Amino acid sequence: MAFQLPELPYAANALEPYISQQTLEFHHGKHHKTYVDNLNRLVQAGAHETKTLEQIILDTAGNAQEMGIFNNAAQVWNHTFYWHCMSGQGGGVPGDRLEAALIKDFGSVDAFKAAFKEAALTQFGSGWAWLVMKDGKLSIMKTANADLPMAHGAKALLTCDVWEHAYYLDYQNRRADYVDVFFKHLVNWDFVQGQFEG
Ligand code: MN3
Repeated sequence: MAFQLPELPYAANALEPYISQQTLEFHHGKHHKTYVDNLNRLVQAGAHETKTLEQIILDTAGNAQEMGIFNNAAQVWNHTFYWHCMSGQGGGVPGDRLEAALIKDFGSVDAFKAAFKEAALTQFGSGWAWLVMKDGKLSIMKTANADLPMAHGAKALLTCDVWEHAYYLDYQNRRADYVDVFFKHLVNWDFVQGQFEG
């Protein structure tokens, strides 16, 4: 049973003008799809063939022999999660319970956003910025390439893809502008609060 490319949770033009239809069509239809196709090819007839995506990620993390499988499986997971972190009706403020937790662990929602943005901008090269729950506390992570919180005992609540393919057509080299727009217009706080409480 092969892995499938999940549908976007909204139309390809739903995030315009902040993320263009062209970016989403390439990012989902080419990049995300390639990770799915590579994963299916790599696990075919092997020890991981019947496992769930999460099992494959956890079983291959940190194993140099299986880095290709890990990278593609993790990128399949990361992109599916990232799509849900955004909405055409995004931005605004987090829900009450999430807001209270952000204030408790970061001091304020603005301090959380500043720390997340710092992680996004200082991730050298390709990777991801994250809000995670680890050891009962909210914290910020940044990961390189395909790496992700579950490989480090943390639960992902929010991510921003900072690979250039996520923003280059719309923002060229201006990663900071993309991250500002992500918080101002795109972040789906309902989804983040759902992960926080789930
Ligand atoms: Mn990407």
